[in-house]
Amino acid sequence: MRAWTAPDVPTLDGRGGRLRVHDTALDELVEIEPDNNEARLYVCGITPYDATHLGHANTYVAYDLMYRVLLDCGHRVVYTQNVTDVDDPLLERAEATGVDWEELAEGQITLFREDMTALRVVPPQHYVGAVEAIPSVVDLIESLKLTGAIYQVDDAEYPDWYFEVHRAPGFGRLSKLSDDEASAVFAERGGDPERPGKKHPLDCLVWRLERPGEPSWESRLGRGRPGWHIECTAIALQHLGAAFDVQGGGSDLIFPHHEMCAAEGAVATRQPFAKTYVHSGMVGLHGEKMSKSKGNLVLVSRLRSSGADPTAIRLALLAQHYRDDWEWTADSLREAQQRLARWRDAVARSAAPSADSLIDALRAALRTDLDAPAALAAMDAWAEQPGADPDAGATVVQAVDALLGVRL
Ligand code: 5CA
Ligand code: ZN
Repeated sequence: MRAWTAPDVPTLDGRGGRLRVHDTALDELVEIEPDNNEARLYVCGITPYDATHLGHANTYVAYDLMYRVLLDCGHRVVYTQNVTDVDDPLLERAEATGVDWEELAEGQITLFREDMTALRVVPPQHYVGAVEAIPSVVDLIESLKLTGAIYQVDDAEYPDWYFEVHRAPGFGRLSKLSDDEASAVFAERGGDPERPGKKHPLDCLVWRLERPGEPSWESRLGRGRPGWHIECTAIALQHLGAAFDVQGGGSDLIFPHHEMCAAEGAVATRQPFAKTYVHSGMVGLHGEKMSKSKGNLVLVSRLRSSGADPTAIRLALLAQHYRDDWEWTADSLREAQQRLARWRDAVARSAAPSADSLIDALRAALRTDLDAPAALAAMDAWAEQPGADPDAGATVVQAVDALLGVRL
Protein backbone atom coordinates (compact mmCIF):
# COMPACT_ATOMS: atom_id res chain seq x y z
CA MET A 1 0.00 0.00 0.00
CA ARG A 2 1.25 3.51 -0.76
CA ALA A 3 2.28 5.45 2.35
CA TRP A 4 2.43 9.26 2.23
CA THR A 5 4.77 12.05 1.23
CA ALA A 6 7.99 12.18 3.24
CA PRO A 7 9.07 15.45 4.86
CA ASP A 8 12.70 16.52 4.53
CA VAL A 9 14.64 15.59 7.66
CA PRO A 10 17.83 17.68 7.99
CA THR A 11 20.97 15.92 9.25
CA LEU A 12 22.69 17.61 12.16
CA ASP A 13 26.41 17.68 12.87
CA GLY A 14 27.77 15.46 15.62
CA ARG A 15 25.97 12.65 17.38
CA GLY A 16 26.92 10.22 20.15
CA GLY A 17 24.73 8.52 22.69
CA ARG A 18 21.96 6.05 22.20
CA LEU A 19 18.22 6.27 22.60
CA ARG A 20 16.84 4.88 25.86
CA VAL A 21 13.12 4.19 26.06
CA HIS A 22 10.72 2.69 28.52
CA ASP A 23 10.14 -0.99 27.84
CA THR A 24 6.71 -2.20 28.92
CA ALA A 25 7.86 -5.77 29.63
CA LEU A 26 10.75 -4.76 31.90
CA ASP A 27 9.13 -1.55 33.17
CA GLU A 28 12.44 0.28 32.91
CA LEU A 29 14.45 2.30 30.43
CA VAL A 30 16.41 0.20 27.95
CA GLU A 31 18.93 1.20 25.31
CA ILE A 32 18.04 0.64 21.68
CA GLU A 33 21.00 -1.24 20.22
CA PRO A 34 20.21 -2.06 16.59
CA ASP A 35 22.01 -4.94 14.86
CA ASN A 36 24.22 -3.68 12.02
CA ASN A 37 23.18 -0.16 12.93
CA GLU A 38 19.74 -0.75 11.41
CA ALA A 39 16.87 0.03 13.76
CA ARG A 40 13.76 -1.98 12.93
CA LEU A 41 10.53 -0.38 14.06
CA TYR A 42 6.96 -1.65 13.84
CA VAL A 43 4.10 0.60 14.87
CA CYS A 44 0.51 -0.60 14.79
CA GLY A 45 -1.48 1.41 12.29
CA ILE A 46 -5.08 2.55 12.17
CA THR A 47 -8.25 0.62 11.74
CA PRO A 48 -9.61 2.99 9.10
CA TYR A 49 -13.02 4.06 10.37
CA ASP A 50 -12.52 7.05 12.68
CA ALA A 51 -9.22 8.53 11.58
CA THR A 52 -7.40 10.67 12.32
CA HIS A 53 -8.38 11.80 15.79
CA LEU A 54 -5.89 13.45 18.11
CA GLY A 55 -5.28 10.19 19.96
CA HIS A 56 -4.08 8.58 16.73
CA ALA A 57 -2.07 11.68 15.87
CA ASN A 58 -0.44 11.66 19.30
CA THR A 59 0.63 8.05 18.86
CA TYR A 60 2.12 8.52 15.39
CA VAL A 61 3.86 11.76 16.37
CA ALA A 62 5.40 9.93 19.36
CA TYR A 63 6.90 7.22 17.12
CA ASP A 64 7.90 9.86 14.60
CA LEU A 65 9.94 11.42 17.37
CA MET A 66 11.48 8.00 17.98
CA TYR A 67 12.26 7.66 14.26
CA ARG A 68 13.95 11.07 14.20
CA VAL A 69 15.99 10.37 17.32
CA LEU A 70 17.13 7.01 15.93
CA LEU A 71 18.26 8.78 12.75
CA ASP A 72 20.04 11.39 14.84
CA CYS A 73 21.83 8.58 16.71
CA GLY A 74 23.27 7.62 13.31
CA HIS A 75 21.11 4.52 12.71
CA ARG A 76 19.31 3.59 9.55
CA VAL A 77 15.65 3.04 10.32
CA VAL A 78 13.37 0.46 8.74
CA TYR A 79 9.84 1.33 9.69
CA THR A 80 6.80 -0.86 9.06
CA GLN A 81 3.20 0.05 9.82
CA ASN A 82 0.01 -1.86 9.07
CA VAL A 83 -3.52 -0.80 8.24
CA THR A 84 -6.22 -3.02 9.70
CA ASP A 85 -8.31 -2.73 6.57
CA VAL A 86 -10.48 -5.74 7.33
CA ASP A 87 -11.67 -6.44 10.89
CA ASP A 88 -14.87 -6.50 12.94
CA PRO A 89 -14.93 -2.81 14.01
CA LEU A 90 -14.50 -1.62 10.42
CA LEU A 91 -17.16 -4.02 9.09
CA GLU A 92 -19.55 -3.09 11.91
CA ARG A 93 -19.12 0.63 11.20
CA ALA A 94 -19.66 0.07 7.46
CA GLU A 95 -22.80 -1.93 8.19
CA ALA A 96 -24.16 0.62 10.67
CA THR A 97 -23.65 3.54 8.29
CA GLY A 98 -24.66 1.71 5.12
CA VAL A 99 -21.30 2.30 3.45
CA ASP A 100 -19.29 -0.24 1.53
CA TRP A 101 -16.49 -1.40 3.87
CA GLU A 102 -13.78 -0.98 1.24
CA GLU A 103 -14.89 2.55 0.43
CA LEU A 104 -15.00 3.42 4.11
CA ALA A 105 -11.45 2.14 4.57
CA GLU A 106 -10.12 3.84 1.48
CA GLY A 107 -11.59 7.21 2.40
CA GLN A 108 -10.21 7.02 5.93
CA ILE A 109 -6.75 5.95 4.76
CA THR A 110 -6.71 8.92 2.38
CA LEU A 111 -7.57 11.27 5.23
CA PHE A 112 -4.92 9.66 7.43
CA ARG A 113 -2.25 10.13 4.74
CA GLU A 114 -3.17 13.81 4.40
CA ASP A 115 -3.05 14.31 8.16
CA MET A 116 0.30 12.53 8.55
CA THR A 117 1.76 14.62 5.72
CA ALA A 118 0.48 17.83 7.30
CA LEU A 119 1.94 16.81 10.67
CA ARG A 120 5.35 16.09 9.04
CA VAL A 121 5.34 12.48 10.18
CA VAL A 122 7.99 10.43 8.38
CA PRO A 123 6.19 7.63 6.46
CA PRO A 124 7.01 3.94 6.98
CA GLN A 125 8.97 2.25 4.19
CA HIS A 126 6.51 -0.65 4.42
CA TYR A 127 2.88 0.41 4.73
CA VAL A 128 0.90 -2.79 4.56
CA GLY A 129 -2.81 -3.53 4.65
CA ALA A 130 -4.22 -6.66 6.29
CA VAL A 131 -5.91 -7.61 3.03
CA GLU A 132 -2.70 -7.51 1.02
CA ALA A 133 -0.93 -9.43 3.80
CA ILE A 134 -3.33 -12.41 3.65
CA PRO A 135 -0.83 -14.73 1.89
CA SER A 136 1.80 -14.12 4.60
CA VAL A 137 -0.83 -14.46 7.33
CA VAL A 138 -1.82 -17.86 5.96
CA ASP A 139 1.84 -18.92 5.68
CA LEU A 140 2.45 -17.90 9.27
CA ILE A 141 -0.59 -19.82 10.51
CA GLU A 142 0.62 -22.86 8.57
CA SER A 143 4.04 -22.65 10.20
CA LEU A 144 2.47 -22.21 13.64
CA LYS A 145 0.37 -25.27 12.88
CA LEU A 146 3.55 -27.30 12.48
CA THR A 147 4.47 -26.44 16.06
CA GLY A 148 1.08 -27.75 17.26
CA ALA A 149 -0.02 -24.34 18.56
CA ILE A 150 -2.97 -23.96 16.18
CA TYR A 151 -6.30 -25.72 16.46
CA GLN A 152 -9.85 -25.51 15.20
CA VAL A 153 -12.42 -24.56 17.76
CA ASP A 154 -14.93 -27.27 18.62
CA ASP A 155 -17.86 -25.75 16.73
CA ALA A 156 -19.68 -27.76 14.06
CA GLU A 157 -20.85 -24.70 12.12
CA TYR A 158 -17.77 -22.46 12.23
CA PRO A 159 -14.63 -24.36 13.26
CA ASP A 160 -12.46 -21.21 13.23
CA TRP A 161 -8.71 -21.44 13.78
CA TYR A 162 -7.18 -20.43 17.11
CA PHE A 163 -3.70 -19.96 18.55
CA GLU A 164 -2.91 -21.56 21.89
CA VAL A 165 -1.42 -18.64 23.79
CA HIS A 166 0.17 -20.67 26.57
CA ARG A 167 2.50 -22.34 24.06
CA ALA A 168 4.55 -19.15 24.32
CA PRO A 169 6.93 -19.37 27.29
CA GLY A 170 6.74 -15.66 28.10
CA PHE A 171 2.99 -15.21 27.72
CA GLY A 172 1.83 -12.51 30.13
CA ARG A 173 5.14 -10.71 30.57
CA LEU A 174 3.94 -7.58 28.81
CA SER A 175 0.58 -7.12 30.48
CA LYS A 176 1.28 -8.86 33.81
CA LEU A 177 -2.44 -9.50 34.33
CA SER A 178 -4.00 -12.36 36.25
CA ASP A 179 -6.05 -14.77 34.13
CA ASP A 180 -9.28 -13.19 35.41
CA GLU A 181 -8.16 -9.66 34.67
CA ALA A 182 -6.86 -10.75 31.28
CA SER A 183 -10.20 -12.38 30.41
CA ALA A 184 -12.10 -9.21 31.29
CA VAL A 185 -9.82 -6.97 29.17
CA PHE A 186 -9.80 -9.53 26.36
CA ALA A 187 -13.61 -9.41 26.20
CA GLU A 188 -13.57 -5.59 26.09
CA ARG A 189 -10.99 -5.43 23.32
CA GLY A 190 -12.26 -7.74 20.63
CA GLY A 191 -11.50 -11.09 22.30
CA ASP A 192 -13.93 -13.95 22.95
CA PRO A 193 -13.01 -15.57 26.29
CA GLU A 194 -16.49 -17.09 26.61
CA ARG A 195 -16.57 -18.84 23.26
CA PRO A 196 -17.35 -22.53 23.77
CA GLY A 197 -14.98 -25.07 22.29
CA LYS A 198 -11.72 -23.21 22.92
CA LYS A 199 -8.90 -24.91 24.80
CA HIS A 200 -8.23 -21.81 26.93
CA PRO A 201 -10.36 -18.65 27.25
CA LEU A 202 -7.43 -16.45 26.20
CA ASP A 203 -6.59 -18.36 23.03
CA CYS A 204 -6.91 -15.96 20.12
CA LEU A 205 -8.56 -16.22 16.75
CA VAL A 206 -6.17 -16.38 13.82
CA TRP A 207 -8.48 -17.28 10.93
CA ARG A 208 -12.22 -16.68 10.89
CA LEU A 209 -14.14 -18.85 8.48
CA GLU A 210 -16.55 -17.17 6.11
CA ARG A 211 -19.87 -15.92 7.51
CA PRO A 212 -22.74 -14.85 5.27
CA GLY A 213 -22.34 -11.25 4.16
CA GLU A 214 -18.73 -10.93 5.36
CA PRO A 215 -15.72 -10.52 3.08
CA SER A 216 -13.57 -13.63 2.80
CA TRP A 217 -10.62 -15.03 0.91
CA GLU A 218 -9.77 -18.51 -0.32
CA SER A 219 -7.00 -20.22 1.66
CA ARG A 220 -5.61 -23.57 2.75
CA LEU A 221 -7.44 -23.00 6.04
CA GLY A 222 -10.77 -22.64 4.28
CA ARG A 223 -12.44 -19.48 2.98
CA GLY A 224 -12.22 -16.76 5.59
CA ARG A 225 -10.33 -13.75 6.86
CA PRO A 226 -7.46 -13.07 9.27
CA GLY A 227 -7.79 -12.44 12.99
CA TRP A 228 -6.40 -9.14 14.23
CA HIS A 229 -3.21 -10.12 16.09
CA ILE A 230 -1.86 -12.51 13.47
CA GLU A 231 -2.08 -9.68 10.94
CA CYS A 232 0.54 -7.60 12.77
CA THR A 233 2.66 -10.63 13.62
CA ALA A 234 2.81 -11.66 9.96
CA ILE A 235 3.46 -8.16 8.60
CA ALA A 236 6.20 -7.44 11.14
CA LEU A 237 7.96 -10.78 10.59
CA GLN A 238 7.75 -10.45 6.83
CA HIS A 239 9.16 -6.94 6.64
CA LEU A 240 11.41 -6.75 9.70
CA GLY A 241 12.26 -10.33 10.68
CA ALA A 242 12.35 -11.75 14.20
CA ALA A 243 13.73 -9.88 17.22
CA PHE A 244 13.22 -6.47 15.66
CA ASP A 245 14.01 -3.46 17.81
CA VAL A 246 10.69 -1.89 18.80
CA GLN A 247 7.02 -2.70 18.59
CA GLY A 248 5.02 0.39 19.41
CA GLY A 249 1.46 1.57 19.76
CA GLY A 250 -0.85 3.14 22.29
CA SER A 251 -1.18 1.64 25.77
CA ASP A 252 -4.59 0.21 24.85
CA LEU A 253 -2.68 -2.27 22.69
CA ILE A 254 -0.57 -3.80 25.48
CA PHE A 255 -3.23 -6.41 26.06
CA PRO A 256 -4.40 -8.35 24.24
CA HIS A 257 -2.86 -7.12 21.00
CA HIS A 258 0.86 -6.88 21.68
CA GLU A 259 0.85 -9.77 24.14
CA MET A 260 -0.71 -11.97 21.43
CA CYS A 261 1.67 -10.75 18.71
CA ALA A 262 4.63 -11.43 21.01
CA ALA A 263 3.34 -14.93 21.77
CA GLU A 264 2.61 -15.83 18.13
CA GLY A 265 5.94 -14.43 16.98
CA ALA A 266 7.92 -16.24 19.68
CA VAL A 267 6.32 -19.61 18.93
CA ALA A 268 6.75 -19.20 15.17
CA THR A 269 10.41 -18.11 15.22
CA ARG A 270 11.74 -19.38 18.58
CA GLN A 271 13.14 -15.91 19.03
CA PRO A 272 11.68 -12.90 20.78
CA PHE A 273 9.17 -11.14 18.53
CA ALA A 274 10.38 -7.62 19.36
CA LYS A 275 13.31 -6.74 21.62
CA THR A 276 11.45 -3.79 23.16
CA TYR A 277 7.79 -2.87 23.55
CA VAL A 278 6.90 0.79 23.80
CA HIS A 279 3.51 2.28 24.59
CA SER A 280 2.20 5.80 24.34
CA GLY A 281 -0.46 7.27 26.60
CA MET A 282 -4.12 7.84 25.84
CA VAL A 283 -5.51 11.20 24.84
CA GLY A 284 -8.90 11.99 26.27
CA LEU A 285 -11.56 14.62 25.87
CA HIS A 286 -14.08 15.56 28.56
CA GLY A 287 -12.84 12.90 30.93
CA GLU A 288 -12.88 9.91 28.59
CA LYS A 289 -10.51 8.24 26.16
CA MET A 290 -11.04 9.71 22.70
CA SER A 291 -12.84 7.17 20.56
CA LYS A 292 -15.62 7.04 18.04
CA SER A 293 -17.74 4.82 20.25
CA LYS A 294 -17.77 7.55 22.93
CA GLY A 295 -18.44 10.22 20.30
CA ASN A 296 -15.76 12.53 21.70
CA LEU A 297 -13.42 12.85 18.75
CA VAL A 298 -11.34 15.82 17.73
CA LEU A 299 -10.23 15.13 14.17
CA VAL A 300 -6.96 16.50 12.84
CA SER A 301 -8.61 17.11 9.46
CA ARG A 302 -11.36 19.18 11.11
CA LEU A 303 -8.86 21.26 13.07
CA ARG A 304 -6.91 21.84 9.89
CA SER A 305 -9.93 22.86 7.88
CA SER A 306 -10.92 25.29 10.62
CA GLY A 307 -7.57 27.02 10.08
CA ALA A 308 -5.28 25.46 12.72
CA ASP A 309 -1.61 25.43 11.68
CA PRO A 310 -0.61 21.73 11.59
CA THR A 311 2.75 22.70 13.08
CA ALA A 312 0.89 24.07 16.10
CA ILE A 313 -1.15 20.85 16.34
CA ARG A 314 2.11 18.88 16.35
CA LEU A 315 3.60 21.18 18.97
CA ALA A 316 0.49 20.79 21.14
CA LEU A 317 1.00 17.02 21.08
CA LEU A 318 4.72 17.32 21.83
CA ALA A 319 3.97 19.44 24.89
CA GLN A 320 2.89 16.21 26.63
CA HIS A 321 5.22 13.33 27.45
CA TYR A 322 4.37 10.49 25.09
CA ARG A 323 3.76 8.06 27.95
CA ASP A 324 1.34 10.28 29.85
CA ASP A 325 -2.42 10.08 29.56
CA TRP A 326 -3.79 13.57 29.09
CA GLU A 327 -6.81 15.58 28.06
CA TRP A 328 -7.08 17.72 24.95
CA THR A 329 -8.59 21.17 25.58
CA ALA A 330 -8.97 24.30 23.48
CA ASP A 331 -6.03 25.71 25.47
CA SER A 332 -3.74 22.96 24.16
CA LEU A 333 -3.85 24.45 20.68
CA ARG A 334 -3.85 28.07 21.84
CA GLU A 335 -0.74 27.58 23.95
CA ALA A 336 1.02 25.76 21.11
CA GLN A 337 0.21 28.59 18.70
CA GLN A 338 1.68 31.13 21.15
CA ARG A 339 4.77 29.02 21.68
CA LEU A 340 5.25 28.61 17.94
CA ALA A 341 5.00 32.38 17.44
CA ARG A 342 7.63 32.95 20.19
CA TRP A 343 9.97 30.41 18.62
CA ARG A 344 9.52 31.87 15.14
CA ASP A 345 10.31 35.37 16.44
CA ALA A 346 13.34 34.03 18.31
CA VAL A 347 14.97 32.33 15.31
CA ALA A 348 14.36 35.42 13.16
CA ARG A 349 16.45 37.61 15.51
CA SER A 350 19.60 39.07 14.02
CA ALA A 351 21.60 37.67 16.96
CA ALA A 352 20.77 34.83 19.35
CA PRO A 353 22.52 32.58 21.89
CA SER A 354 24.74 29.87 20.40
CA ALA A 355 22.86 26.81 19.15
CA ASP A 356 25.37 24.24 20.46
CA SER A 357 24.23 23.91 24.03
CA LEU A 358 20.58 24.00 22.93
CA ILE A 359 21.17 21.10 20.53
CA ASP A 360 22.93 19.19 23.32
CA ALA A 361 19.92 19.80 25.57
CA LEU A 362 17.42 18.74 22.91
CA ARG A 363 19.38 15.57 22.25
CA ALA A 364 19.78 14.73 25.91
CA ALA A 365 16.04 15.22 26.54
CA LEU A 366 14.89 13.18 23.56
CA ARG A 367 17.37 10.35 24.04
CA THR A 368 16.02 9.89 27.55
CA ASP A 369 12.66 8.28 26.84
CA LEU A 370 11.70 10.85 24.20
CA ASP A 371 11.18 13.63 26.71
CA ALA A 372 9.64 16.17 24.37
CA PRO A 373 8.34 18.46 27.16
CA ALA A 374 11.95 18.84 28.40
CA ALA A 375 13.08 19.57 24.83
CA LEU A 376 10.35 22.21 24.49
CA ALA A 377 11.42 23.78 27.77
CA ALA A 378 15.04 23.97 26.55
CA MET A 379 13.87 25.68 23.37
CA ASP A 380 11.64 28.06 25.37
CA ALA A 381 14.67 29.05 27.49
CA TRP A 382 16.86 29.58 24.39
CA ALA A 383 14.14 31.74 22.81
CA GLU A 384 14.11 34.04 25.83
CA GLN A 385 17.87 34.51 26.22
CA PRO A 386 19.75 37.33 24.55
CA GLY A 387 22.83 36.39 22.54
CA ALA A 388 25.31 37.57 19.93
CA ASP A 389 25.54 34.74 17.40
CA PRO A 390 24.19 35.83 14.01
CA ASP A 391 24.06 32.23 12.64
CA ALA A 392 22.34 30.60 15.60
CA GLY A 393 18.78 31.17 14.32
CA ALA A 394 19.36 29.23 11.11
CA THR A 395 21.06 26.35 12.97
CA VAL A 396 18.21 26.14 15.46
CA VAL A 397 15.65 26.04 12.64
CA GLN A 398 17.46 22.96 11.28
CA ALA A 399 17.75 21.30 14.69
CA VAL A 400 14.12 21.80 15.65
CA ASP A 401 13.05 20.52 12.24
CA ALA A 402 15.32 17.45 12.39
CA LEU A 403 14.62 16.44 15.98
CA LEU A 404 11.09 17.64 16.68
CA GLY A 405 9.64 17.76 13.16
CA VAL A 406 8.64 21.37 13.82
CA ARG A 407 9.22 23.75 10.91
CA LEU A 408 9.80 27.31 12.08
N1 5CA B 1 -5.39 -1.24 13.87
C1 5CA B 1 -5.18 -1.39 15.28
C2 5CA B 1 -3.74 -1.67 15.61
S1 5CA B 1 -3.10 -3.02 14.72
C3 5CA B 1 -5.68 -0.21 16.07
O1 5CA B 1 -5.59 -0.22 17.27
N2 5CA B 1 -6.18 0.80 15.35
S2 5CA B 1 -6.80 2.13 16.00
O2 5CA B 1 -7.21 2.94 14.86
O3 5CA B 1 -7.78 1.81 16.93
O4 5CA B 1 -5.64 2.83 16.74
C4 5CA B 1 -4.48 3.24 16.05
C5 5CA B 1 -3.41 3.67 17.06
O5 5CA B 1 -3.88 4.81 17.78
C6 5CA B 1 -3.11 2.60 18.10
O6 5CA B 1 -1.71 2.60 18.38
C7 5CA B 1 -3.88 3.05 19.32
O7 5CA B 1 -3.23 2.64 20.51
C8 5CA B 1 -3.81 4.56 19.17
N3 5CA B 1 -4.97 5.23 19.81
C9 5CA B 1 -6.29 4.97 19.63
N4 5CA B 1 -7.04 5.79 20.41
C10 5CA B 1 -6.16 6.58 21.09
C11 5CA B 1 -6.31 7.64 22.05
N5 5CA B 1 -7.50 8.06 22.46
N6 5CA B 1 -5.18 8.22 22.52
C12 5CA B 1 -3.95 7.83 22.11
N7 5CA B 1 -3.75 6.84 21.20
C13 5CA B 1 -4.85 6.23 20.70
ZN1 ZN C 1 -1.23 -4.09 15.42
